[in-house]
Amino acid sequence: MTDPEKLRGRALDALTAARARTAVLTDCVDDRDLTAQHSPLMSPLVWDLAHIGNQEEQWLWRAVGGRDALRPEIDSVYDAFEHPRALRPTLPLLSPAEARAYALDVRGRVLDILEGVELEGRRLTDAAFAFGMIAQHEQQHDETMLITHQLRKGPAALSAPKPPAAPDLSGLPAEVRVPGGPFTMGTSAEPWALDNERPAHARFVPAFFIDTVPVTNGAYMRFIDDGGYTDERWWAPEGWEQVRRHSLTAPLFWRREGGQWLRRRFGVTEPVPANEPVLHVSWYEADAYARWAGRRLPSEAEWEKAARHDPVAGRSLRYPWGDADPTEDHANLGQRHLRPAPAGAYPAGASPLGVRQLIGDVWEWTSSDFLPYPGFVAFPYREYSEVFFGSAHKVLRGGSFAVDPVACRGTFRNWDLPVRRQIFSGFRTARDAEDV
Ligand code: AVJ
Ligand code: FE
Repeated sequence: MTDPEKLRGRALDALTAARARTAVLTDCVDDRDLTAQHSPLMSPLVWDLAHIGNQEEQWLWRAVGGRDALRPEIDSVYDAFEHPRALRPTLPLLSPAEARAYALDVRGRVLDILEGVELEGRRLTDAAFAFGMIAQHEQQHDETMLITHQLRKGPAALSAPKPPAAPDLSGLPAEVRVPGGPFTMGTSAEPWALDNERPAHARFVPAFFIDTVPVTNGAYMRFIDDGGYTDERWWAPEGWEQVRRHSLTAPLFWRREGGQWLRRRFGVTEPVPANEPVLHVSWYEADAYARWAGRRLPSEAEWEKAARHDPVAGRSLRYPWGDADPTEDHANLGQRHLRPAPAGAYPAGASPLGVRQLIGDVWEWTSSDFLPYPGFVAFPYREYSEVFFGSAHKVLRGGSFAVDPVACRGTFRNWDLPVRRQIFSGFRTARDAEDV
C-alpha cells in the first residue's frame, strides 16, 4: 500500500483509536488512582500517560516534523531506561491535568504534521512507519496500563461484555502435526513491522506436534492437584528457586477457598473457569507444566511456523487465517473483552493446519531467548529491541485480549523476563515428531 492518502488515513485512524483507548484507561479512575503506585512492578498510570505524549513528541513532532522540542526538560523523567518503575512515583511527574493537556497538545501538532508531510518515496515509508510505530507504542502502553488496572485494589473501574461461549470441542484433535521443512520466518514486507520482526528469512523446522488450543485452567489445575508445585523434578533450577522463595502454589491472582480456586480479575472475584486458557503464569510455570505433561514449550520458530505456514500455498501468511486484517470473528484482541475466550473459540481464526487461538486471548511463552534475526538492523532506535537481545528475556507470541490489532501480527515478537506473571501470559505445549 503506497497510496499516500491511504497511508495518511491509516495513520490517523491508528492514532485516534489508540488515544480513545488511553482515555478509557485513564478517565475511569480519579486523580489519586492515577498518581498512586498500585504495584512496584508498574508505573503510576499518569507516568504512562505523559510517556505516551513524550514519545510522540520525540518521534513525530521532532524527528518526522523537524520541529524544536516542546518540553525537553521532561524527556529524562519519561525515559524508561533512566528510572526503574518502582522509583517513578518519586519523580517530578506532570499532574494528571498537565499530562492530559501535554498529550493533547502534542497530538494536535502531530496531526498537523501528518496532514502536511510529503509522503513520497523513501520519505513516505519512513514517515508512515514512524506514525505506525507511535500508534503501536501507545497501544503497548495501553496494555501496560491494563496490567496496572489488574493489579489495582478496590472495586472494578472497567467493564466489558463476555467473549463468545465455548464451542463444541468434540472431534477437535488435541494436537496438530506441523510437517518438517523450511518456511519463511519474519517479514520484510509488512509496513508497520518493528525492527525485531525483520527481515524475512528461511528457517528449517523439523516436524513437530503442537497443542490445538492453549493450555486451560482445568488442565493446569490437574498439574497443581498432582503436586506440581511441590515436585522439583518438573522445574528449571531458577524456577524451583522462585517457587520456594515466594511459596508459589498457583498462577498469580488465584486463591483457594472452600476447596475451590477463585481469582480476582479487574476488581471482581470469580471461580476460575476450567475451560479458559490459563493466564498470569511465568515462563518457569509454563516450562514446568510442559515437563510434567511429558511435553515441552514450542520454540519461537515452531510457533511462527504453526501460525503462518500454509502447506498448500507454500508460503507464510500474515495471520493464521490468511492475509486479511483481524476482525471480531478471527480473534480476541483489542480489549473488547477483559478476559480470554474459552479454549477452541474463534474457529474462523484457525491456521491452515487447524491450530486455534494463536492470535489473541493470551500471550504464549516460547522456549526461545529473544535474539535478532539474521540481517537485523536496529530501527529507529537501539533501545526498542537491540538492548534486550540475549538470554535474559524469553519470547512471547500471538498477543492477548489486551493487544490491539495494530500491534499484533503473525510475525510480532514480545519478550519478557521468565519470572514475569503480571503480564497476560499463557502458553501451549509441543513435542517432537519422531519422523522428519
Ligand atoms: C515490547 C512490550 C516489551 O513495554 O517494555 C513500550 C514495548 N517499548 N515502550 C515494553 C515498549 C517501549 C515493550 N515490550
Ligand atoms: Fe514506552
